[in-house]
Amino acid sequence: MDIGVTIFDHILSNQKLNPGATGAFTRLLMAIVVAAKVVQRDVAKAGLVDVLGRAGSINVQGEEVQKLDEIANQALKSLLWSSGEVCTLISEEEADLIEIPRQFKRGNYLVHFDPLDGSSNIDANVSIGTIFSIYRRVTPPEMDAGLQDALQQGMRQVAAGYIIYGSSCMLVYSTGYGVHGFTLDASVGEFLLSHPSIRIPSRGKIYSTNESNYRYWDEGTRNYIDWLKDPEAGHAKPYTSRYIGSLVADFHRNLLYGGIFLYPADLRDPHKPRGKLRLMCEANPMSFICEQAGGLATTGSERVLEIQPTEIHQRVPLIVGSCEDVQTYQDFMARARGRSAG
Ligand code: P6P
Repeated sequence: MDIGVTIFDHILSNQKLNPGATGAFTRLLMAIVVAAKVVQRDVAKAGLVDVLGRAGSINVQGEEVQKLDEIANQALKSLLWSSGEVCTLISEEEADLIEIPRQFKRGNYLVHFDPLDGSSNIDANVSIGTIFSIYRRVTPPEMDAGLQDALQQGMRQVAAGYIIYGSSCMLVYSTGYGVHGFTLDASVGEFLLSHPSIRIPSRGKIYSTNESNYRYWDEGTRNYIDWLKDPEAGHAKPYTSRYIGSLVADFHRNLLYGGIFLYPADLRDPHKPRGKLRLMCEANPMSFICEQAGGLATTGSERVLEIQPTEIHQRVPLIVGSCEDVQTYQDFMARARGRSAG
């Protein structure tokens, strides 16, 4: 029986394209695939908290119930450690670089990840996701990995991807050779190729942003959003607003349908003047994927993938999506800067 192309087949076919490949990268990616299945299993049970117990409580089996974020975080750490292919990990859930316990072999890769992005939505059964971003280490193998390895520009990613836990569980990833989507067939426990070579439409009719921040945005962003909504602007097709409030879900919809997602810098929270989203485990992986699919990703003033990171959890503005939509946004930002420069 032909079940289709599994993600392992797909990763292996990629490996064969690289004569120097040792299988390390394949083992690393497959560890993430297994983690995705573990998280999907637990996320799918989230609706049963009254049966299974809420986080921080003791469940019917008398076990302490962990928050799903903690479960997802631990699943990714454990599986990446046991792959033997990582030299350090950086999780959105943990302040510092995560060391590899002594009993595990160290490898030449490092992974930034957000184990369960959008998890505040889970009680409402809204789609949430896991985001990952993979780099090669830059320090010699005999040294302990450190910030020099962790703080690399997004253009140096060797792979990036996300898992979306929604009406179906999908894994979307790129290793720099296009973007490919796999859907979990729970009956066989395999991610099967369902969206080969994804290309984002050059222009969409969807904009996705939290407009409650409007008054806190810069002039260029406000002008752009006003233009999107202006019936006199002469849009070929009127734009519509769609905002789920879960980055992976908003991004995935735009990747397939076209459109633009905006989380600009806003001055609502003085502690987050550079926007809410994290460069290393949200903006960079999504920007890598979007560019691989033919889209663009900017902060409004620079290409996301060219930012030289200074902190592992630094936040950046993220405007990402269809190339013509993002280009139009950049034009509004340039005009506003021109005006302010006098
Ligand atoms: P806001 C979820 O908390 C998240 O980190 C992203 O998944 C999402 O895009 C964003 O925050 C939503 O933020 O301020 O609109 O609730």
